[in-house]
Amino acid sequence: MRNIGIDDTIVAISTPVGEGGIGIVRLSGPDALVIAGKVFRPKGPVGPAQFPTYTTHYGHICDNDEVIDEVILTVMRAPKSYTKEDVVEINCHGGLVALKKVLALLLQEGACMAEPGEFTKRAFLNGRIDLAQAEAVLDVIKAKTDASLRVAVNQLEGRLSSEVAGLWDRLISLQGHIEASVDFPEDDCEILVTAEIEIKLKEITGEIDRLLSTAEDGIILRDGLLAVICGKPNVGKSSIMNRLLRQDRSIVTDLPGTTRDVIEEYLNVDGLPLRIADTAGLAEARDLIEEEGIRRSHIYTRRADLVLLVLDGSADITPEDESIMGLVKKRPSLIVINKRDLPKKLKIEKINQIIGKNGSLCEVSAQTGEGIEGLRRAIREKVWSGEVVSSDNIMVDNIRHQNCLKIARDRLISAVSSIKGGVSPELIAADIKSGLDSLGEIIGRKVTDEVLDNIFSNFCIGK
Ligand SMILES: Nc1nc2c(ncn2[C@@H]2O[C@H](COP(=O)(O)OP(=O)(O)OP(=O)(O)O)[C@@H](O)[C@H]2O)c(=O)[nH]1
Ligand SMILES: [Mg+2]
Repeated sequence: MRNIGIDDTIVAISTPVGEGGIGIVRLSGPDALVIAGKVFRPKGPVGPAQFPTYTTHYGHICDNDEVIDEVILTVMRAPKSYTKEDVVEINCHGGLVALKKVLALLLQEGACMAEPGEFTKRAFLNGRIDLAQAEAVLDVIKAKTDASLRVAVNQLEGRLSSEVAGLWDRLISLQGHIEASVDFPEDDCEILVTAEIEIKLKEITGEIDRLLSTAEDGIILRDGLLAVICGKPNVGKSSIMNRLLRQDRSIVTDLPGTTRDVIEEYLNVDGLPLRIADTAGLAEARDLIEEEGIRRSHIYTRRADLVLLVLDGSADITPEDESIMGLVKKRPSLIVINKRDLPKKLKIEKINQIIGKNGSLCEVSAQTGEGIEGLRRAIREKVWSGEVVSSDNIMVDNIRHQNCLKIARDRLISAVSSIKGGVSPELIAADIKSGLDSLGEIIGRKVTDEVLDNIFSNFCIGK
């Protein structure tokens, strides 16, 4: 396989595989217009090489005399395009065969197949967006709730980047002072190192801390959490799942052991993205299928960020319930007492004794829907205890950014203690340099090919 260079013109199908109203094949690179011109038969007298930027044109894609598809072709000339290169987008009919034929034709005419995320990578390498913005492109595509989308769009607009770039600029100027004090020690720079620099470093550390304080919620918004519904058979787990989803997703019957495999869905709880999983009831298995289902329930429950443990409020708790409560006691969990439409037999005091004062309880009826809104609220509060997050503010929503910020903060803290300890300016400068490198890695000012490959390999081909 050949290595694609920035001078090559890349091509990919940019719309999802499958049937659709339209499908788009996108070209980007120095020869995009020429290559498109070889296969596009326009209605008018001139072809793509003469088309002005931001214009669309009707015509056909042809393989010699054979018409492959009737299309609309759009030209976006460098540098005002997604990649800052010449870009051509061909809107084909949305069938996979036509799209693949158009793609094959363009490859035959000299374009190279784009790798995952390569259009966005070019936008980064050509300086249209920085690395955090490039990552936000993927977050926008994958956003699961309005709040997740707002955080991603803020990042795409460069709000986090400009904060980080601002800190980077301030830090580099401090580094300049310190290096000057190393190079020209006779110039009284010592005074600046010990006094002002310490204050400035602390200010920058404080701002990094402020960004880091948003990371926990930000990462939840971006990646979502896994909430697992567990409990013994027949307590109403699947009914609760269906109520939360507002659709009949899981099969509900009055027979214990109805759910045999894990059923997973996405759920938006007032902006909080949850992967919610309904599991097989935890009990003595009656056959091999149940045994496997229960094994999977255990795996999911262990992996859960939040366990929703369901009990039947119309019966007293059994040793089975108690052993399940014991299993999840140390996990973040919410006890959901179901069937509150029926006369209550369950003794709440008993549960409180088992789960302790800090356990959270919620009473619902999956049958009537009573208490389900309260359950949604309880889930939200359990995840976002304390202040409610505002996704309108700048948030760190990416573990890579969080790690870089943590390293930068630690290096700056170490620089401050070196100053206090009267350590030589060279060592202080070395700490500041690693802090700078870490901040630079967030926005791509200093980044290895490995990090780039890691980031862009998560993209789809054509983005
Ligand atoms: N009265 C009443 N019945 C309920 C309620 N929730 C569920 N049920 C009934 O309880 C029975 C079991 O419900 P499911 O949702 O299938 O229970 P489950 O916990 O998923 O059961 P398994 O999948 O077998 O482990 C069904 O007959 C439901 O109609 C409720 O709130 N009130
Ligand atoms: Mg079930």
